[in-house]
Amino acid sequence: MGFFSQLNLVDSASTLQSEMFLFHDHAMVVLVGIFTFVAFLGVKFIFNTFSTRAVLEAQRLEIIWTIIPALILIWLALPSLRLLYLLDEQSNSGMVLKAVGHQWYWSYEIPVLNNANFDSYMVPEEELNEGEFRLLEVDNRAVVPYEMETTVITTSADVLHAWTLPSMGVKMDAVPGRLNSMSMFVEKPGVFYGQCSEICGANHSFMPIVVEALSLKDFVSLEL
Ligand SMILES: [Cu+2]
Repeated sequence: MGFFSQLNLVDSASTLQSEMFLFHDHAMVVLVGIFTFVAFLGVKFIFNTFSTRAVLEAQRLEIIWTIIPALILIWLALPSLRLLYLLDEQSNSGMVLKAVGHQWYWSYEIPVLNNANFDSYMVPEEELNEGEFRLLEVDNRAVVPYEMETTVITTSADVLHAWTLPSMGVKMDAVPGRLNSMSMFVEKPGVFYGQCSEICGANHSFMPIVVEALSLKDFVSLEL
């Protein structure tokens, strides 16, 4: 991976992550606008002759500079709330991927695939093939079908972990004794990488997450 591609955010592969990118861009436009305006005022201030220094009150000005920022905040808050509720939406999909965190590996259960149940360990550096990512590859990948709603359920067998897949906009705590669930709609086929995102002990950095998105046809013909 080149230096600059490491600085990039990964591309979105799910509908919700695309929504989050759009919201980021929206917030950025507002932010850059405010910054430009404040910078402009700052420069203006240097050359100010203070001709209005005797003014004691300016009702209309105060109304304007109260209402405009309030409108800008509403302009930020409404799409933010919309996104918040979208992220909370649960599907009724029967396609479930259960991810269980362990010290220090993930194990997966896929009920629709004959109750498949397998562990997913990181591939150590000396066993990597050319082109594979260091500290990111696993021996057994989780699989999901694309263009279909998948319910991800996470839990943990020991301490807190967090199952994270940046390109899907999924980051969910894996809590012992508790099932957390989130919906994800994968839009395209591919291999997607993530890492445990809750400091969970000595090998926290070495329990990556790899999900392979397959077409429904390939998915159902898998033999795990
Ligand atoms: Cu962990």
